[in-house]
Formats: sequence, structure tokens, C-alpha cells
Amino acid sequence: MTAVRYELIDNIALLTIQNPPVNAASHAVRAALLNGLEKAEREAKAAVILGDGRTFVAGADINEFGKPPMAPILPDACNRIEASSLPVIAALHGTALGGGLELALSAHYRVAVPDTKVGLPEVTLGIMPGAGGTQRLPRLTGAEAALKIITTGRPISADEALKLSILDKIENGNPREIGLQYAQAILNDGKGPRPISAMPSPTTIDFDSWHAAALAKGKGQIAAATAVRAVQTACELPFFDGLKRERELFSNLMASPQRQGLIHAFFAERAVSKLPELEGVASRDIKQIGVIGGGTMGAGIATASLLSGFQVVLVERDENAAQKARSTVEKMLDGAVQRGKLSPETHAKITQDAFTTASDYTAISTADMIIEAVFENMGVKRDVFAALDKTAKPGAVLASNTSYLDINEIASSTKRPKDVIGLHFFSPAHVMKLLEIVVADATAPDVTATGFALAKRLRKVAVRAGVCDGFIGNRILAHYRMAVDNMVLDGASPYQVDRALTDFGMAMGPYAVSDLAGLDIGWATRKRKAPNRDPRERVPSFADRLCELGRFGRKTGRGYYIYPNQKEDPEVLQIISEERADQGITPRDFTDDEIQRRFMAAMVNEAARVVEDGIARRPLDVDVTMLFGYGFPRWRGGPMKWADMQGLDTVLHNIHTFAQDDDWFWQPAPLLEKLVTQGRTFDDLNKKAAL
Ligand code: 3H9
Repeated sequence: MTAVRYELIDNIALLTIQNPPVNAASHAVRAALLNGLEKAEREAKAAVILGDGRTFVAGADINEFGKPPMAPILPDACNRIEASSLPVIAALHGTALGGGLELALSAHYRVAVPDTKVGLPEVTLGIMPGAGGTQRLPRLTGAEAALKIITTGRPISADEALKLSILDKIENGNPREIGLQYAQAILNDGKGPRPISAMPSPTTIDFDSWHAAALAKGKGQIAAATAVRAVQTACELPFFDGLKRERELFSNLMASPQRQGLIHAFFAERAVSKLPELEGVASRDIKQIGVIGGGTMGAGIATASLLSGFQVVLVERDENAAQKARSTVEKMLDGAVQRGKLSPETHAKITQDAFTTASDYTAISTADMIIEAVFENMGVKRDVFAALDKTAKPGAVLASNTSYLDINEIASSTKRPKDVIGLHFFSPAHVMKLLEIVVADATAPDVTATGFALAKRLRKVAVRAGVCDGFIGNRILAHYRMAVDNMVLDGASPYQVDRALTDFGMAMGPYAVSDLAGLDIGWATRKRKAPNRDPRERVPSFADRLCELGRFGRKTGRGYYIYPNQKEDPEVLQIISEERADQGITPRDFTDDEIQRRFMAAMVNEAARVVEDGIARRPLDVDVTMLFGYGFPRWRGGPMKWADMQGLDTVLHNIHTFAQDDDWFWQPAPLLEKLVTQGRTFDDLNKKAAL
């Protein structure tokens, strides 16, 4: 298949880009487009550019990033199209994004089908538009509207694009028909080329304020702020000088580690659901979901399911609790209406027709999938699953939303362990994107496939995890929590730790996270693990002390911080210093850099063990888990990508250094040592797994 199909229809040349799945503007596409244009200039009176299949062009080919550019590069291809002697029309459908929109802006006229979306999402990949987008778009829309599109990266609808003059026309039909008709109308009207580069510069605005706002919002990310400066040149410099400046700024971002991190995140997010064990395996049909337990998690799961069009039956222990759960779900749905995610009419319809509550398991005897979200206790869970065994219909998927417990043991309390799986949602379950799909020893492949299909319907990112205490995410969290607790015991304050780690880019510091989750959760886990604790483990008791004082975090108004304003609490520091005195510890200073290095070394070390133990299939599964469930900064790509970029030898060296004061906690993961010895990276393991 040629990258661009050429057809001559009367005197109009049709250039159809054929590069599935999303018609990325690869080298082959760029070269073939220019060949087609030259042919059109010899044979035709107008040229139409369109995309084959599901979309126009979704952008530059991301696979080419980081490799030497191959001529014709996209900016040159766009300039050549704009300079054509023929009127060039772009006929859009699907998504015209990034380089795809830039290509359309280099055409002289743009027509689109109504559900087309256009945008410049480059900043989400750590770069900025680099094929004229920062110069052509503001000439059409004005600087402010262009900045909104470029700095957020959010696509806009065809209607909005028409209002902003990005589109000239919206037409029903297919891109081929609407492109041909529009080209014919342009010829009939005697119109010629209409290059945006010849349009006047946009009026200047307060770019310094936009720059400062983009920097603040970026929390360490530089792409959006850099793009502001590029748009500024559109107001201040002649078009081709502006293009030159755009190229320089684009190339700087292309060379940045942030670009590497964000592109890794883009591909990792798509790779997580690609599992060899699921190839050719059909998922089970799910229409009705039963949820057991109407607390925060159960209500969140019910809400997420309702928002994605499932019928939901929620079972609580008695009528009162069922009513309470119903009102929690309705409040969550109200929130979705307020956020514009749901219309008031659909809200009313869902709550009436799709949602029922009950206090008896017989209500879920028709459910295709049952998700248990009861108290986190093995005995309670075993009882629930034993009861489900009697009630659930044959073939129903039986899922547990446990965040730590052994799914194999839970499965053993039923006569159908093949149907049992872990579905670990994150709180609030109707908002958080991550779903850990925990595959037990006996889980049938079609049950795993059903978990992934459910995640897709719920628009969640699903990661396969094996069975162990805490699965991927909470197991790693438990380890880096130990590292930060030890630092606090040795002299750092919880507030310094939180600040150092939010400066690193974490969405929240670990102590603020504990307060949000509830300190009683960690307390229960510590008690559960106490009998099997290694005697060499350092066990700080300040967290237990806070719980003994009834400080469970936000919900009680006090935890590590004082709420509602999250103020630091001198009493907490006093409790910590008393414990240091009891243990004979002389507190020492920690720099923010040391806090960050210890935190990351602990995270990467445990993550390496998680991969080695097969709990995560690949390092990228860890990255996606930490990005979508634990507030790890996306622009760093995830902990494993971060470690690769630091150099694994540097991370290992840090671990050896830290081991000088605690050689039990800082035992290097054998996988990390092996990779360093072999001079390989975590990403090499990702690539190997993809073969
Ligand atoms: C840019 O344009 C820079 C220029 O300004 C300057 C240049 C000089 N390239 O997401 P999906 C793959 S930067 C290569 O699952 P959907 C994707 O990996 C770019 N491959 O589908 C996946 O592969 P696989 C600006 C790409 O329907 C497959 O296509 N553009 C690209 O859910 C299907 O993707 C963007 O940032 C690409 N550009 O969503 C848009 N895009 O099947 C990025 C996708 O092997 N793309 N693939 O896993 C998207 O946002 C979504 O893919 C899209 C479709 C909305 C288009």
C-alpha cells in the first residue's frame, strides 16, 4: 500500500493518506504527499488532502522521535504545501491533532465532518507544535485562543473550530465527498491559494503572565511555558523568522528528558493491556454488575459502572445501610453532573432504571459480574465469597476489590476459583483511572480478559498484577513508606519530606496521602503484618501513637496535619521527637536531595523485586501503576523510566551508600544488580517482553 493514494477526479487531485491506524505523518507519508502534490500541480486545478480509515492525521509519527530527522521534515512539507500554486483543501474527519492539524493549517481551506476534533496536544508529550502550529494558528484565531489550545493540549470540537476560523466549513458526508464538493465550489468561485503565512500577525497580549501561569500549572513541566514564547514570536516577528524560532524551541524540548518521560508514558499506557495470555481469548458478556458493600469504595465502583452504562445492583447488610449507599451513589452522580460529565436527564434515568439497592444476596443472582467491596479482612471476605458461591449464576465473574489480601485464599472459599479475580480500584473509584487486575493461580483466561474489557468500558487504565501482599502498587508503597518513616525517625520532619517530594513532582507527599486515606488503614495493615515482621526491620511507632490519640487524618480533622487547612502540627513533631529520645537517636539534617534519592531508591528497588517476582509483567507495568494510581509525575515517565534515565548504576550506588546505616532495608534487588552488571536497562526488559 502506498502511503498516499493519488486520484484525479475531473480536474481535482485527491491525495488520500493511508498509514493505519491513525495516519501518523511518518517519513513515507511526508515524501508521498509532496510527490502527489507535484503531480497534482502538473495535472489538476485543485488538490484535496484527506485521511483513509478512521481519522485524518493524528500527528507526527511519535515513533520517529529521538531519531535523526529524515527529509522532508514536517515543517518543510507544510511550507511546500502552503506554497503550492493550486488551492489546497484539507478534508477532515476523526482527529486532526498535532502535526495533523498543522498539515491542515498549511492547506488553504479546511472542511470537516461534524464530529471531527482538532487540537495541538504536543505539550502532553513534552514538546510543542513544531510544524508551524505556533505561527499559523494564532494568525487565524488570535493569540489568546491559540494559547488556550496549545498550552492545554485539549482538542476542541468542529463547531468550536469553525467559530475560531480554524475550519471554513462543516459538512455532513464522508471526507472524500465533502472535500471534492468544497474544492469544486472554490474553483467555481475562482478562488486561489490562501496561505496563512501571508495573513497579518496577531495582536500582542501579556505573554509574561501566560508564561508565568503555564510554568506554575506545569509543576516542573516546561513545554507549555516554552510554547507561550513561541506564540509570542508570531506577534513579534515576520512569519518565517517566527518559524525559525519555533524550530529552535521545539528542538530544545525534543532533546529534554521530559519528552522522553512523557513519550514513554504514552506508549506504556497503551502497552499495559497487551498481554500474550489474552490473545484470541474472548471476554464474557457483562451487562449487569452486582456490588457488595456500599462504603466509599463500593459506592464509587457502582457510580463508575453506572456512568459507563451498566445495570448495577448494590447489596448492603440491611435496608438502612442500603438506603445510605443509594444516597452516597446519588451524591457521586450529582458530582458528575456538576463536572459536566453527565446530563441531569441521564442522571434521573440512571438512578431510576439502571440502579437498584438490596439487602439480600438473591438480588445479585442475575449479575454477570459481582464485585465485593466489603471490610478489608480475610475472614469477612471468605464468608462473602462462600455465600456468593451459592447465589451467583453460573459463569458470573466473582471479583474482590481487596487492596492487599491473597486472592488465591479468597478463591479457595468458593467451588469456582476459575471465576475469581482481583479488581483493585483506587479511591475515589469513579474518578481514579487505575485498575489493578489481580490474576490468581486458578483464574480462567476469559475472566482476566473480562477484567480488561470492563476497564476499557469504564475508561480506566488496567494493569495486570500477580498475587502478593499489596500487589504492584501497595507493595511498592509499603516499601517507600518505610524509607520515609525511617528518615523521619532519623531527623527529617514529615513536612519537609512532603515538600521535598512534591517538589520532585509527586502529586502529594506521603504524609498528606496517609491523612487523606485515613491513618487507621495503615494501622490495621501494620497490626496484620506484625506477626511476620522481620526482627531486623526498624518499626517507628509515631504513626501508631497518632492513631491511639484518635488522629485518623482528614476525616477526624487531625492526622499528620491539622485540617481543614492542612496546617503543620507542632504536637506531631513533639511525638516524633519523644520517640527519637526513647530510641536514643540523635536527629540529623536531611537535604531535600537526599530525601528524594532515598525515596526513589526505595521505590525502584522494591519495584525491581516486583518485576523479578513476576507480580508485574514488565517494568512499564510498574510505571503505569505509579503514574495512574500514586500521583507519580507523568513527565518523569514512571519510576523505572526515571531510574533508566538516572542510570541504574547510580541508583544501585545510592542503595549501597544507604546500606551503610541499615543493611537489612537497603538490600539491593538482584534484578537491579544483574542489569547493572550486564549494562542493560529496565526498558530493555520492556522491549524483550514485547517480542
Ligand atoms: C506532533 O505532531 C509534533 C508536531 O507538532 C511537529 C513535528 C515536527 N504516532 O491511542 P490509540 C498509535 S506530536 C505514532 O490506542 P484511540 C498508538 O500507539 C503528535 N503512533 O487509539 C496505538 O498503537 P498500538 C501529536 C501513534 O482511538 C494506535 O496508534 N499527536 C500516534 O484510542 C492507536 O492509538 C498526538 O499527540 C502517533 N502520533 O486514540 C496524538 N498516535 O495499536 C496522539 C497514535 O500499536 N494520539 N498512535 O498500541 C492520540 O491521542 C490517540 O492515539 C488518538 C486515537 C486520539 C489519535
